[in-house]
Amino acid sequence: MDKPSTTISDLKKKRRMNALISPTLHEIKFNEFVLFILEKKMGTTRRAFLMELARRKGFRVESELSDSVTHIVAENNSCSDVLEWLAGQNVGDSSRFELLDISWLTECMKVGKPVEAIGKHQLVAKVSSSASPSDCITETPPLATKEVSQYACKRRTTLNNCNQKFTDAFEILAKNFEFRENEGICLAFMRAISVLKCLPFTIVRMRDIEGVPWLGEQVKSIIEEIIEDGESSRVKAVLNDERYKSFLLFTSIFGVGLKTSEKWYRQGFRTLDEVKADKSLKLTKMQKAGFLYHEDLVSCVAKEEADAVYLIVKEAVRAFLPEALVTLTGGFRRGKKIGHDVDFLISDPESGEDEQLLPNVIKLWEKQELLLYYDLVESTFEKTKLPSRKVDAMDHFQKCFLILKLHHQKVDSNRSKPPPESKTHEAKNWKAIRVDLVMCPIQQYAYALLGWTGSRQFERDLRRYATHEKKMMLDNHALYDKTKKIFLKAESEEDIFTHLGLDYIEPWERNA
Ligand code: DCT
Ligand code: MG
Repeated sequence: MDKPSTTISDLKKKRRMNALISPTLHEIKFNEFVLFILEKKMGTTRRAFLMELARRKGFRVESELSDSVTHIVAENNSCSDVLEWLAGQNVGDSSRFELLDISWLTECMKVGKPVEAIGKHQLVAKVSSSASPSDCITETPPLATKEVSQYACKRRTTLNNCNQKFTDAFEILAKNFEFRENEGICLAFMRAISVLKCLPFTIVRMRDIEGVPWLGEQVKSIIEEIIEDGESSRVKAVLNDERYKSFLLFTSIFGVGLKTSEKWYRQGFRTLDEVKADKSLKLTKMQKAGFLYHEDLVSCVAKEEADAVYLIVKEAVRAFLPEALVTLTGGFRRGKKIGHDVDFLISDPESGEDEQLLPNVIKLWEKQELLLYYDLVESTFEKTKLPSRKVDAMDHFQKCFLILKLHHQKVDSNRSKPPPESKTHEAKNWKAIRVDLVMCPIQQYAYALLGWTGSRQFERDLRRYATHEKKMMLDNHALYDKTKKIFLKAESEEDIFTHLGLDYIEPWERNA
């Protein structure tokens, strides 16, 4: 016979528990704490006993995890146990709670008042070497932050950003300073973003970031504010700033940079409709295309779309150079699932250099009515030239910036998901996609691939590292050893890391 689900003794026990849990009236002496005692691994009886005891001593103890709770006390639970439990409670940002071990409460009970919560009372997550990449360790390993390099090329930065709420805030501030052409502060925020992205734990308190490079006073004060209030007042102010809002709109148009945005802003424009309405404005060919395909271009490119573009590019290139290498670079090579464009590096091991390839591909796509816009930039490379000293210098390869017409059907045949239902009969059946094609000689392929894979911050730091730590000069074409006065040959990205004395960093670890 099946056991009845609730026995009489169970009911009696439950009634006893309820009597204990429901707050009996005790005077609250210590208002600064609102405790919640975790039942997990402690059991109902012991929890009820501790709650009653703490209340008798004048502590405010909540039965439920309400908004007012400040401290969570747990027994036999690790920090990750508690955080995992919290994640299932739908309480929003769990970093607002102080997580304490039962030893803290027992000491408080002994002396009849709150004792200071010190290291031994605080719940500390162990760093697990088997942690899966999507796991964020929630407590700073004591030494780890001191080992964070100032160079992004010595850090492994995956797409698993444990500190997105901080990096999102700094992205907005960095952009605002970029709009104000204050490069110094902009770069300071970019460096902070980059270093925060590599931390394998979520910052919950200020001591978590002790010893982390590039976090200056300004950055730290914003982190502190976000920890305490969940948001930054500076970010809020920027988001409401008229100039910021207008620049964000203007620069979202392909072909519009800071100079044009400044001009339009000074002319009194604030929205894109206002700009469009002024027929006297002279737009470049690029900006005209930017306005024409704006809606498509601001909706990010998905990986499935990038894969479909890859097939189109490969087919067109191979029609002229059957042996050519066609490599997807940029964010998608780093494993990103979305991007603002699709970047390709093309090289032909047979011909070495073929200046006719890109013009031929353009002609072919024009004939196929796939080309919505293009700008072909001829190579300016001189063989004797040393690598550029500038960390942000553009390279000299022949390249083409274009907007391609990608038919939905090309994407749909690659994915299992059904395409979105078309709303009208004559609905547009294609999407405009920004594509960059770069043609490089095979001898420079490894350098070009490293340079075009990014991220921008990773590239900047590779060049800075080469210059300052190795007395070498690196760009997208070559690596020059200033001491030996020679160019170093490389057949692969691994060769370049070896020349620089760096551990190899995989593309998906370059999301700095
Ligand atoms: N790059 C660089 N310096 C620049 C511009 C680009 O080193 N000033 C490199 C790094 C990334 C690569 O070229 C492609 O550039 P983007 O397409 O702008 O960047 P992305 O990482 O592909 O990002 P997105 O997903 O936005 O396209
Ligand atoms: Mg890109």
